[in-house]
Amino acid sequence: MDDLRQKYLAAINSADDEAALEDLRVAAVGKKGEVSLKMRELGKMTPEERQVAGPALNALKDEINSALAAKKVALEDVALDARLAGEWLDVTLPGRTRRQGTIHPVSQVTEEVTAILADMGFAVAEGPQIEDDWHNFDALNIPGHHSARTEMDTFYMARPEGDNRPPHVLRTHTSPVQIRSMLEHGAPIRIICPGRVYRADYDQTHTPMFHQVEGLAIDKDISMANLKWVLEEFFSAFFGTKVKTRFRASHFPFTEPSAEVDIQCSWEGGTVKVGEGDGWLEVLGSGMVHPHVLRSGGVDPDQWQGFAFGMGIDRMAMLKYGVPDLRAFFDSDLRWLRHYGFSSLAVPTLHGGL
Ligand code: 2NL
Repeated sequence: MDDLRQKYLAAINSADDEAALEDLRVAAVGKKGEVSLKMRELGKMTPEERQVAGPALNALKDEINSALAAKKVALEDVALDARLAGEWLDVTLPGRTRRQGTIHPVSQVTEEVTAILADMGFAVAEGPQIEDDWHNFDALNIPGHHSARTEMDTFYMARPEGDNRPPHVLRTHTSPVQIRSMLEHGAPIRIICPGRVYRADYDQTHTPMFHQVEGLAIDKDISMANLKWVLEEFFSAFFGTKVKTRFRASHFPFTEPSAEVDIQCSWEGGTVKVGEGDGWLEVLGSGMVHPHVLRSGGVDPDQWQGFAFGMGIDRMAMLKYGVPDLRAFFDSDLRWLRHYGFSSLAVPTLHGGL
């Protein structure tokens, strides 16, 4: 037994790794280990011999197990020390920089338009992009047979089989927001409604989703003269230079009379410059709100009157910031976004200049 003790304690002490320790454990106290085999011989001994050898073998087994456990801890300590010496962190290294995103020109122009018109007393109103046909068409005096309602222009939402109610639509303008605002707040009212609108159209100058801002001012004595002042003031603030406007008689179902508005521009070398030259660019539709539309909004046309206008935000962004292709607005091309995008810190304000 003394031989066994010395042999195994020495071997355990000089083991290099956990695998060597495991081999030693199997050889000594495993099922067929030397100590275990000795224990099996206890049966052949006389009771007197067994009384001495039994406790001694058990003590040997305990001693070897303790030595194995102690050596295992010692090896783990050595391994950890080696790892700590090899792996270290240089806290003086520079951090990993993450690229900043940019503000999309459409968002920037929406903020600019809002800043100018809010300063004139217009509040911002928002509403759903999925509308029922009453808010999007009927309330705006657009009859059932009107071309704007045909499948070709409007995205209709699907109804379940057998549900024959008129389908919802993706709003084709932000006018339904103004109807909802009139119904909720009544007159007098001054609001603008910026947001996404949808029409089934896709080519060089049209995308199926685009952005619009509409304005509405209703009071006792609002006239076309107020409309003209607001728009001239707006364009001059937006382009940062005095911009002449031209009102042309037109027709919309929701306004009477109606006018399309052109702004002064020059065409030189294929680039458009606003606020100079003797060319004209159509940018806006407007007019006095039709009595039918006022009534749809719960406003009495015998007591109230006012103007409304609508313009495309994407187009305004192209004109102001010289973006040549409308479709690139919605490609999510990171290089384009870095080039045409704005710093998130450059928040448009009147006092900061637009
Ligand atoms: C265009 C035409 C326009 C309106 C939008 C409007 C809204 C209400 C009542 C009356 Cl609630 N009118 N909006 C009026 C005239 C024209 O937009 O060609 N936009 C680019």
